[in-house]
Order: sequence, then structure tokens, then C-alpha cells
Amino acid sequence: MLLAERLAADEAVFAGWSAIPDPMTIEALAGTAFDTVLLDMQHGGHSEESILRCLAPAIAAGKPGIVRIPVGRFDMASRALDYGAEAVIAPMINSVEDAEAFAASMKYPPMGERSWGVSIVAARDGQSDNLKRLKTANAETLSFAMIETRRAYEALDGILAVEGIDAVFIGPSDLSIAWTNGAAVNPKLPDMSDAIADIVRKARAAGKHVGIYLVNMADAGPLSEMGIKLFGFGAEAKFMSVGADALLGEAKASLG
Ligand code: 3PY
Ligand code: MG
Repeated sequence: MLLAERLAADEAVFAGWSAIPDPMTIEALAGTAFDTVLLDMQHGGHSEESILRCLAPAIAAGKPGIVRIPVGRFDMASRALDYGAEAVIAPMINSVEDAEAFAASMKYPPMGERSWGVSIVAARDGQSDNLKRLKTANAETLSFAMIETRRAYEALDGILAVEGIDAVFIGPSDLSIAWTNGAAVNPKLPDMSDAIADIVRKARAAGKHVGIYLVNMADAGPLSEMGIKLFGFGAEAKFMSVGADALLGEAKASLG
């Protein structure tokens, strides 16, 4: 099932966050119970080359690929879609102009200015009917604008009004830096919970999806009730340390 369909059905979707730019890592991550894999170019180690190579094992495993591009790299948003990503997350979308530039790179005309070139994605998803792809791509690939600064929060109504923006993604670490005027980085900052609730309420009222970087796993339920449906967390180093410590603890406990 497409990521767009799952989110439209209001299902909670969990994305395994990847920072290690290797197809074998993605093969392993796509083999877990995660619904999707999220390749991070902004703060993770992913590059144009690794996005090209790492989307293939995700697609082969039936797990939609999501790519977070570096700040302002809207050319890379189009390329990620050309390589088979079903969604792109753009960090630091702080103004209507940022949102319009991002949306233009994500959507074919007349909604946007995305350029045509689908040989790679077609080989990967087996869809060879170009006209069908042209008619459906704008709805089936999702643009997530990250809201993680005060400027973004203040411009939220305008950002949500941009037609080619399908969703927002909340970055709680950067938002906390903004909320404390640079005094702290605390993705659990209680002071910003009203702002987060406000972002979710406005986005859902505008018919847009909402995602977040999940800090406390147990918050997924309440946040989903609030209207956030895409949850990303990780990355691999975290999965390895939690898994390794649990297994090692079990083995050591058996020593008595
Ligand atoms: C943030 O919390 O600022 C993020 O961008 C999540 O990765
Ligand atoms: Mg951030």
C-alpha cells in the first residue's frame, strides 16, 4: 500500500530512520517491522549516491522510501522522487517562498515545475504507463515541509495554503532551540507542547498530514490521537545499541 494511501486512511505509520548510507543497512532496516524507511541527507550520512542505491532495497521489500533532503536542496527533492521515493521531507521551511520552491520541485505542472525523467523509478516500481504516472504522481508522492523555527510557526497558515505542500513534519529539537531562544536543546520541552498542538490542529484543518520525530516511544498513542500519523525515529546506532544491550543483558543475566 502506498504511503499516501495509508496516511489518507489515518493509519499510524512508523518510519525507520537511517543515517548509515549503505544498501545493506537499508536491506536490514526494511526487513524489520517498520512500515517505511527514512533516509536522512540533512544530518545523516546519506548522499545523492546513497539515495540512488538505498531506495532500491526498500522498494524491493515493499517499504516506501522517504528522503529528508539537506536544507534548500530542492533539486534533490525531484531526484529522490525520480529514484523512487514516495515522500520527501524538506527541513527548515520557514516561509511561503520556501514552501513554494519545495512544492514546485515536487509536483508536475500545472501544480508545480517538476521535470520529467522516470526511467529509474519505472524500473523499480514496474509502472511503465507514463501517462498514468503523470496523472497520479502528484497525489501519490508527498511533500513534507518541516516546521521547526519560530519563523515557520508564524508563517504556518501561508505554508499550509501552498497547494503542493501535502504535509508538515515537526522537528522537536530545532523547535526547542527556537522556543528557548538558543538557551537549550530539549526535544521534550514542555513549553512548546501548545505550539505543537496548534501546528497539528491547523494542518489537519487544512487537510494536510502531520509527521514528527518521535522522542518518547510511549507518546505515539497520544500524538496519533492528536492527529500526527507519521512517526520517524532512530537511527541505526540507536537500534543497534538498544538491541545489543537487550540481548547482552539477557545473556549476562543467565550467567547468574
Ligand atoms: C528536529 O528535531 O529538529 C529534527 O529535525 C528531527 O530530526
Ligand atoms: Mg531539525
